[in-house]
Amino acid sequence: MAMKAAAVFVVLIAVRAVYGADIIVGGNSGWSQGVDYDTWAAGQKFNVGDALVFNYGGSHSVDEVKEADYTACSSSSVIKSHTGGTTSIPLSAVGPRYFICSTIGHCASGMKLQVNVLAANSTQNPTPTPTANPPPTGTQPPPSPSAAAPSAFFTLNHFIFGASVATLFAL
Ligand SMILES: [Cu+2]
Repeated sequence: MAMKAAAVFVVLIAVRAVYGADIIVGGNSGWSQGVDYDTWAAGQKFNVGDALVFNYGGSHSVDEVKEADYTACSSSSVIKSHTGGTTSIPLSAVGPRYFICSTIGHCASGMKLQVNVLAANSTQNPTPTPTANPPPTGTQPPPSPSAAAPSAFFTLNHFIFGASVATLFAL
């Protein structure tokens, strides 16, 4: 039972590795004013399969925009706008993503985030080591005939010895 639970646990970890991590934007500061998101993002790795989680107050929003609108802090042609206090954005493709807060003045004061999404992180996925696998039982060599040889040889020696002794007595 314990082995089964352990196996399930390993599978869950493997699934976790495949599907990536939830990255809390801004860490404990969340999505708010007064955070340098360039500095924060520089300390993070964004991989396909991860998700950005924005935690924010009611005066903010998460608007995904194109690069030009990110640069200009323009919410005139938003790709998608999110509100509600918690927004999870799956990072499903390689490439840059741009987010701004649409509240007037917030983006201009630094409430803007760009991330560069890299390919799925392969270094975090444990690679099975071929040598760690036990050899399949089918390849076990059959019992060696040489194991029986010593006793047969011993018996033959006895036979020869016995025959020799018998020959000696016969003389
Ligand atoms: Cu805001």
